[in-house]
Amino acid sequence: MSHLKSAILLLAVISHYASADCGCNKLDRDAAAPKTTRQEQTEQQVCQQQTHNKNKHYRDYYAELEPEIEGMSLIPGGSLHIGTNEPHFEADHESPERVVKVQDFYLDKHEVSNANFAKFTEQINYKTEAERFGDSFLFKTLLTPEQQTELEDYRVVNALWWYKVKGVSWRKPNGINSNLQGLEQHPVVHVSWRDAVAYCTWAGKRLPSESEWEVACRGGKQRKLYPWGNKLMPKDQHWLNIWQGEFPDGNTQQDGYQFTCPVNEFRQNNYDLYNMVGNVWEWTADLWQAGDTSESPARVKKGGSYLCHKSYCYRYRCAARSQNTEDSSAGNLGFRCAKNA
Ligand SMILES: [Ca+2]
Ligand SMILES: [Ca+2]
Repeated sequence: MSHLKSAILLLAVISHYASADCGCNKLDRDAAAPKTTRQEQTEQQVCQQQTHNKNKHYRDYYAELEPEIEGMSLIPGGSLHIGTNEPHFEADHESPERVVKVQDFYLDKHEVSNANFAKFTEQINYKTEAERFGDSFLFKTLLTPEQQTELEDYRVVNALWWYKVKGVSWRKPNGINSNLQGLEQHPVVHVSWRDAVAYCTWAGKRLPSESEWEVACRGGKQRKLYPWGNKLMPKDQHWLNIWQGEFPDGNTQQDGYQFTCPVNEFRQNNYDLYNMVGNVWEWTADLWQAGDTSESPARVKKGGSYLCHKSYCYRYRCAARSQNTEDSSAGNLGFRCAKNA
């Protein structure tokens, strides 16, 4: 059965039971003997949902009924809002709010980890662009004061906390003397857009479009700042890995992390997605400027990173967006993959 048909069936079942006795009282132990049809199974699970939590989103159960793809969530499509009419960065074109049509699709629950990226590179002997170019961008606090002085001329204009450092790549993410030990479940970084496309293709997947990414980020909610709502810290808890303290010299790490965190650390919405906002920026398939035919056009990235602080980079919102040329890489830029449903 197609996802669309099963979604319609489930919605029909939900609306039927929402307007009538849900039949939950029929769920005696004997009645729970193996059911024969998918529809009966569906009805039973919907009833369980209503019994246990009337406010729980139907998707929590819908997901159980769909063919599972390991590590991916099925994101329901439709005509959905993205963007915002209250932009924080006009130049980023966060506005206007608009309706996009998106098909059902699958999205990785997590950013791609170093462990998974390692399998890919080993299997096809892949070298990333940073490895081929011989350098990548590193954040200043990963350099000693001596190295900072030495590499002064390799800083990024208007973002002097970024240094272009020789020998840095996904294998040495935190400086030329670093390695991946203990970072196996952290997101891969220092990967270009082309590296991301190569990985997703190898995995039988693809990069999400910006619309898909943002629809997934919103988790079925409308017009909210974050995947879970409008409050940055509901229940006084940290829901994402960003920067606390003074930028760029005083990260107090109140969320527990100075740099990246494990990809399965912060669950952020009803679609069971982790670190959509924060941790690392994520490449999307889209061009920043439609029709750009240059050799290395800029591509849209979403979600902000562990370096984002409200004072200068309030981009850990679903509507926020930024860009880099597709051959760029940095220590706070990774990706996750999507797949057609
Ligand atoms: Ca942090
Ligand atoms: Ca992220």
